Amino acid sequence: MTSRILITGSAGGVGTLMRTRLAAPGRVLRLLDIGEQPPAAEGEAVEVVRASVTDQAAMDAACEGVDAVIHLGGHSLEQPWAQILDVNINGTHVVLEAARRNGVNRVVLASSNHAVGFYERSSGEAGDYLFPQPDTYYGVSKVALEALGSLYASRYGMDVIAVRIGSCFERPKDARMLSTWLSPDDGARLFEACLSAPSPGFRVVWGVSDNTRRWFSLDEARALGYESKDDSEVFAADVPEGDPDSLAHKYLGGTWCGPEFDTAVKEAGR
Ligand code: 15L
Repeated sequence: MTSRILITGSAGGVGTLMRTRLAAPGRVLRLLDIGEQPPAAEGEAVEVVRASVTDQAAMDAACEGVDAVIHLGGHSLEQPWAQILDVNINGTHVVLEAARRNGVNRVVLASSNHAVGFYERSSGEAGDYLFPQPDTYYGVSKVALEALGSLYASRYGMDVIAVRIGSCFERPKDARMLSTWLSPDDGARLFEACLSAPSPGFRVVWGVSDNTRRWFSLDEARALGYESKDDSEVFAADVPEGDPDSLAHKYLGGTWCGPEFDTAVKEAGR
């Protein structure tokens, strides 16, 4: 039987890395993004939809006939409060609500390390379900995303997994990412585990590779069936050495904990 998976934000950074990796025989990927994206290539089992995650009618239609949703859509960087509220927080509600209305029982949500960005490395390994300590409005939106996921799981019996993604790029770009890196291949392995784990209910898992310098629990992700095969250490010689006195070293969220990311002061001008 063909399965159909809706991926929101499919033209974004993580979405683009996942498009080819989540393709599988007997599976159709419904790729939804507000921006333009490459059309289906010859033999590629995809349906391309251009819509916003804030558009309830469009999302209701996008969830029709779908077996699972991977929600990656929304701002992936810090933004003014109004945009975060509209796109990331309201948008996540729209997506979960569209899934519920269509009887889609499995939703995987892209949360972020910035939901707990002010957690200090000196406090030890960052466990699964670490209490929120967002570092930005963006981080707050990921806490809200997790809360919405929990609500929909508890109230409607949906299986909802929030993945606190570290840094999902082709390769780590700096010393911090040697700890937070999620290789694209591991990302796909983790999403596959989230899609196939039997009746997980609501979970919060770390989305990182089994990096030598990892200080994140992989217990809950492994319990879902995730097995990381990558380690950022192979890139260690390529990135500049980290400064142990820097914010990037002190906090889980790195420089996002610094004044450059103080959006309240920026927006108010004081
Ligand atoms: C995120 O949540 C961002 O979307 C991404 O752009 C990176 O900054 C990543 O976190 C990170 O912390 O490295």
